[in-house]
Order: sequence, then structure tokens, then C-alpha cells
Amino acid sequence: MNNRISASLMCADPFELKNTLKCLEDNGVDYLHIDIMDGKFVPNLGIGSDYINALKKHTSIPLDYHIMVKDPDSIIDLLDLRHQDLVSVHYESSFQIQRTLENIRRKGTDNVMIAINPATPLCVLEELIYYIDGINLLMVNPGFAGQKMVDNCIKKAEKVARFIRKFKREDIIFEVDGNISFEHAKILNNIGANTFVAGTSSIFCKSDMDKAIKELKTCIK
Ligand code: S6P
Ligand code: MG
Repeated sequence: MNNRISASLMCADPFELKNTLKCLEDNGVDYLHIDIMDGKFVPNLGIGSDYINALKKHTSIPLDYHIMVKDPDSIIDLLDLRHQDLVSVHYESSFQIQRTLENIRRKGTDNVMIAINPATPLCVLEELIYYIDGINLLMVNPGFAGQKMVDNCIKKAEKVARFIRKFKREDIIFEVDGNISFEHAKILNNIGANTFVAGTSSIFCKSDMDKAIKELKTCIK
């Protein structure tokens, strides 16, 4: 699988969105990362369905939904998923996570993913590995942009890579989300991550986004 960049829209200046989208499209950014938050599962509010519907009228870049809400099944219907979109839900967010994963697939995406927090033990994936197309490994506790990577998360990424090899699922999406700086992207690329959420630590950190995207691409070659 080719490495991919998913631009985190919660980090984009809303007043500059049109220019930002053009720059992301011109640079062939693969996904727009959409953080959906309810103020309960995580202590912040995030992007809502009206914003997403408006966004879809202005770009054809596939969306990468990161759902951080309690009882995610109740909001999946609002999303109008397309087959190329990615959707990740947190292990802890649903009482019947396998049913939730199936619901998401039924709604139309080919890319159903499980998101895991820095403290979520990897053993929970053993029962789910056959039902998912990807893992979104959080390198920070979810809720906010601009956080520092939680200690030990690089080691955790190594563990995830070993886990993927053990279960012979090298075909899956291995996404990393949170404080993905240029330096961290290089390290995580070497470990085996293939999808990189780009936020304030990389493409939204400089005034020249075009240059920053090109730099990030060289880090994950
Ligand atoms: C955090 C969220 C992320 C942020 C990303 C921002 O809850 O899941 O997707 O948007 O972490 O990137 P950065 O570089 O500011 O950490
Ligand atoms: Mg996210």
C-alpha cells in the first residue's frame, strides 16, 4: 500500500478553507481527516454533519472520519458514507463494538477501522482483526490538536506493527494520529505506518502549506 496523508481539518483556519482545500487538492493529499466529537467521549466538540455536507460540495477528496462519540451507531446514519471513505470508531465507545463495525460497513464504506487510545491494550484487537480494514493508533489522548505525543507511543506503534505481521494483515490501513511531526512521521514510516494524520505538527504549522506538504511527503517516502 502506498503511504497516504490525511489532512486534519480541525487544524485548518475556517476563514481560509477554500484556499486550503485547493492547496490540498493540488498536492494530491489523499484524505481529509474529520474529527467528530461530542463533548462526552472526549472533552471537546468537533466537526458536525452540516459542515461535512457543505464540504462535500466543494471537494472530491475522500473523507477520513474519526468518530469520538459515545454510542457511535446513533450518528453513523448522518454521514452518507462513500466506499472510498475511511471510518474509525474507538474500541471503548460502543458496548457492542463488533456490531458497530458491521453497521458502519453496511452504510457503505469499504474501510472500517478501529481507533485505539494510548492506554487501550492491543489484546482487544485479537478478536476484531478479522472484521476491520484498518487501525487508527492515537499517539495522543483524543480531543485536541496541538498536544505532545504520549510517552511510549512509538513503542506501541512497534507493537501494532508486530501484531499486524503476526496476524498476516499487512494489507490493512495502519494510521497514526496526533503530533505527527516531520520527525515522528519518518520514524513511524520506518515502523510500518502507512497513513499519517497531518495537523498542527506538520502541514498546518508553517505559513507555506504547499512546502510543508512536500516536506511531509519526503518524510514518508
Ligand atoms: C485529536 C484528533 C486529531 C487531531 C490531530 C491534530 O483528538 O484526533 O486528529 O486533529 O491530532 O494534529 P496535531 O499535529 O495538532 O496533533
Ligand atoms: Mg483524529
